[in-house]
Parts: sequence; structure tokens; C-alpha cells
Amino acid sequence: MMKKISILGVPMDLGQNRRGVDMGPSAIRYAGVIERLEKLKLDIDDLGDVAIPRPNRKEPQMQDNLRNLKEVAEGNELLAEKVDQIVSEGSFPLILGGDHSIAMGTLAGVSKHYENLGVIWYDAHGDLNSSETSPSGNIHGMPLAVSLGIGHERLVNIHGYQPKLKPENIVIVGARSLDEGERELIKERGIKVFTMHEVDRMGMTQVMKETVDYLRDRTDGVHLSLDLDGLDPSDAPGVGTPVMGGMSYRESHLAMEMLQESGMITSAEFVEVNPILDEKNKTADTAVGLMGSLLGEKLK
Ligand code: 5AB
Ligand code: MN
Ligand code: MN
Ligand code: MN
Repeated sequence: MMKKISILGVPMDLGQNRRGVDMGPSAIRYAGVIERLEKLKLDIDDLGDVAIPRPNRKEPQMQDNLRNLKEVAEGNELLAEKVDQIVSEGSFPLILGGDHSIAMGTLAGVSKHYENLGVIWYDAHGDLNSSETSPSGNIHGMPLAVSLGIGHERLVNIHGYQPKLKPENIVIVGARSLDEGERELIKERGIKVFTMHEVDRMGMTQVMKETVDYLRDRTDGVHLSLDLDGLDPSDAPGVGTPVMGGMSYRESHLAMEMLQESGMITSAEFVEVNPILDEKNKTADTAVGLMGSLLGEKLK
């Protein structure tokens, strides 16, 4: 049977404060994601976009150092519901962001179906803040912590259960901007992190090999959460929180190819594509190329 991929867009920009990332799903579709994946003998089903609520402009945006808490939570509930359904139907969820706060909803929908869901967090950041540690109040800096059950109860209980992840089932790849509270959490919970320093020293081949080996035995499914700011801003300029010294286009393709070879990825999301900050849709193009490699494009 042909493998079925269900594409779902999440036009969410409320988890941070730069406009435009809600147009990410359109930019990625415009970059040809459907056509590209259809060439791979995959059955592609585009489910359209999740209806993200708009905030009431007359109400304060910030509540307990959490920007747009209500709408971010509601949008993620809708997303979790859809993703849950996709996995129930035996299809592979491919989620297009939108800011990274949507990982809360994706993981809520996916993790229900696994005893030990693993996650590869490909990102310049740890996204391990809570309202207490966050320097910005932006929820896109919190989804990994929330998925561990750390944070506001409205968020940790999305889709009616918690936690979604165990700390030992997480691998962060490419981190180079971690806040103090995030570093403490990483130490305290023993989260595996390949910082950019380690990517440079070990090379991407070794980093991915160790990531796959590490997750293979302990997980029964692995979600890839790829924040385009994990890549260097020269290869992915269209992101809201760029950090210099990131993984290259080539290293990222290699990583995706090795994940494809591993056969272990059971869901994926590509987030933080902001076409307003982009250069001729380069970041969306990059995202589509990476999706191609992840899902089986071969050079020969
Ligand atoms: B992203 C920062 N740690 O919490 C914060 O892009 C940045 O999803 C978060 O990785 C970046 O505001 C969130 C300073
Ligand atoms: Mn990031
Ligand atoms: Mn992120
Ligand atoms: Mn970002």
C-alpha cells in the first residue's frame, strides 16, 4: 500500500510577536510541497489549514507572562484533534507552521498513540521556557517544556492529558541560544542535546547516527519538530528569531536523509517560516527540499 501523508497547515502567529509567520503554510504550498512529494510515490492528502482564532484586540494580550494564552491554547486544541484523527487513520501527519507553539498541539495529537514517543527538536533554541523563566512571554519558546508537563495548566493539559513526552525520549539538535532556565531544565531532567559546538566537532553524520541509535531502543515512534531557525540564517533567512552559526542547507539535507534511512520518523512538522522576512521564498523552498529528503527523495 502507498504510504499516505496528510498535510495540515497551521497559520499561527500568536505564539510570538512578529507578524507574518501565519503565512508560512501558504508559502510552503507555493514552494510546491504537494507536487514535490507526489513524485515520491506517496499518497498526498492536503487537509487545508486549521482555523486559528483571532485575539480580541480590546482585551490585554499578556496574561501571567503568556502572550495570547487563550487563542494559542484554543488553536492547539483544534490542531491536536486533527492530528489525533490523522494518526488514527494510519496516515503520516506532516504539519506546516506557523510559529513553534503549534508543536504543543501536534505532540498532543500524536503522543496519545505511543507509549514512548521520541522527539527530535531541530532548532537553534531549546523551547524549554515557562512563564517563570521566559524573557519574552512568547509561547513559541515554551512548547518542549509544556510537552514535558511544565508550564501553565491550560497549556500542559491540551487534548486532556499530560505529559506528552518523557525527558529521556528527547534529542535537541543544533542548539546555540539557550536561556538560563532552559539550561537548568536540561541538566535537571537529563535531556540529550547536541549543541552547535558538538555538530561542528563531531560532524552531522555522527550526530545523526548517535541520535538514531539513542532513540531506536527507547521509543516506539519519533516525531521530527524542525524549526527553520535551526539552519543558518544565510540558508533560512525567513525566520523571526534568527541565530548566526547554524546548520547548513547541506548538513540539514544529510540529517533528513539519515532519518529517512532510519525508517523511524512517524510524524513531522516544519515551523517558523515567515515569508515577510524571507528572501524570494527561500526559506519555504528550503523547507520543501528538506521534506523531500525526509520522505524519500534520492539522488540516484
Ligand atoms: B523558537 C527565547 N528563548 O523564549 C524566548 O523560534 C527565544 O520556536 C525563543 O525556537 C525562540 O523568547 C522560539 C529568547
Ligand atoms: Mn528556534
Ligand atoms: Mn523553536
Ligand atoms: Mn523562531
